[in-house]
Formats: sequence, C-alpha cells, structure tokens
Amino acid sequence: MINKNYNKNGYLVKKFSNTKLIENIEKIVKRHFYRSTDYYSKMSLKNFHKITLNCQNQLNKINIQKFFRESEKKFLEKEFGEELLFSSFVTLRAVRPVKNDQDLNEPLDWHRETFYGKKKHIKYAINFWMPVLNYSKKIGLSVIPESHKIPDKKIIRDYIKNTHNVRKFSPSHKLGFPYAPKKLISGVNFDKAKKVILPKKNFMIFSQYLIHGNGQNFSKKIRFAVNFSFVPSSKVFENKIINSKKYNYQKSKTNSLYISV
Ligand SMILES: O=C(O)CCC(=O)C(=O)O
Ligand SMILES: [Fe+2]
Repeated sequence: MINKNYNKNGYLVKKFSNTKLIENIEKIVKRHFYRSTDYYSKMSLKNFHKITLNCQNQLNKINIQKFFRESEKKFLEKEFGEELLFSSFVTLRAVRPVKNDQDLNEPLDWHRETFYGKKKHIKYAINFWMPVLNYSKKIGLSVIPESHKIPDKKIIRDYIKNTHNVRKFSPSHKLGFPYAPKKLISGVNFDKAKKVILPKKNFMIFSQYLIHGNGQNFSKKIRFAVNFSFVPSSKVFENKIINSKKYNYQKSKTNSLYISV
C-alpha cells in the first residue's frame, strides 16, 4: 500500500466507483430483516445470530469480493500493483440497539486481528468494511488512529468470560464473534479513539493491526455492515495451488481461506 493516509493512520476511506454493489447488498439485507426492530430486539442473541447467518450465507452467493476487485481495479492496482488474495467469505455485522450502557452482549470490543490468529501475513492483511444500513456518526466503526504501528508485544490483552456463549463453529462464531474473547488491557492511548465518519457510498479499508471495535449501538435501529479481508499475494507465505487456484490456509477461528477471486 502506498497511500500516505493509510500508512499514517492505519485506515482509509474511499468512495465506491460503482454503487451497484451497495444496492444489491441492501436488497438482500432488507429481504431477511423485514420485521420491526422491536421484533428482533426481543429475541435471544442466539436466534438473532441464526437469522443473521442466513442472510450472511445469501450475501456470500453474490461474490462481493470479486465485485470489489473489479470495480475498484484502478485504485487497487495503483495502491498495490500486485495480485491480491481475498478471504473466501464475507461477514455480515449486525448489531442491535443496546438497552442500556451495561449491555455488553452486542458489540465487539477493541481488538486487532492478531488477537485471534497468529499467521505471519496478518501484519499485511487488510480489512474491507462497508456500512450497509442505519449507520451514522453515533454508531460507526471506532478506531485508534496510528495504533497499527504499535508492536504486538506491547498490546496487553487477557482472556475474558465468554459472555456471548459462543461455541466453535456456531452461527455466532461464523459471524465473527470469538469463542475465546480477549480484552485489551493496556498499550494503547484510548484518548485518541475516534469514530470513522463514512459518507454515504463510501467504504473503508484498514490494517488488521489497527485497534478497532464497533462500540455499543445507541441508536434505535439495527446497524448492518459487511466486511472481508484481503492480502497482497507476495505477503502470503503458504500458498498452495489447488485446481489452478491459489489458496492460502489461514488456520483461524472459522477456517477461512484466502483465494484469488
Ligand atoms: O463492524 C463490526 O461490527 C466489527 C468489524 C470488525 O471488527 C472487522 O471488520 O474486523
Ligand atoms: Fe475486527
């Protein structure tokens, strides 16, 4: 990545070159979540995650990664100038409004992806993240700018109680919730934390080393975002060629693969 902002802050916001993707994703999400917020707020987290996973499975049928690679080809070529490998599935991030500020079941706390995977390429891997519905300044993704420069060993974390009751390979797990959650104890300056403001029809990419989290949703509606990750192929050290496709085994929580799309 050669972009100065990205290298300085650890993330970058860009306008979509083609908005067709946003429309398609919105349509699918609305089709799965057609009832009132109240209806979803009353159900257990487990049942809510089941519905979310159904929707995520549908989203995975439209090859969002490929659409992104093709429509942002110019930008990606300029920034990376090499082949990129994409995570084999996308995650739908659906977060219900919280009832009060003690309600810590819904959000994903501060983390960087090395909390949950140890592969060398994570250092070079990049998360793509796009708001889908009901995002605002109040409920955007939170980041600590420049925190991607802090070495992993300085970031102190500890295991915490699995309050989500996430089991390995359960729907919640497949939605990106950790089954062995950790809490960031020290090593970063939380005074620098900020919400990233994404104008409509923009996406964000950020280093997997950047400290980020989604915070509680204090709005009245369920917020939806989609994310996946990608990595420059030269940074992947365990390429395997299967049926003429390049795969990298990322032995992570959900057994995701990096593939060329
Ligand atoms: O959007 C969210 O809810 C969390 C996103 C996140 O942690 C990620 O994209 O890596
Ligand atoms: Fe994350």
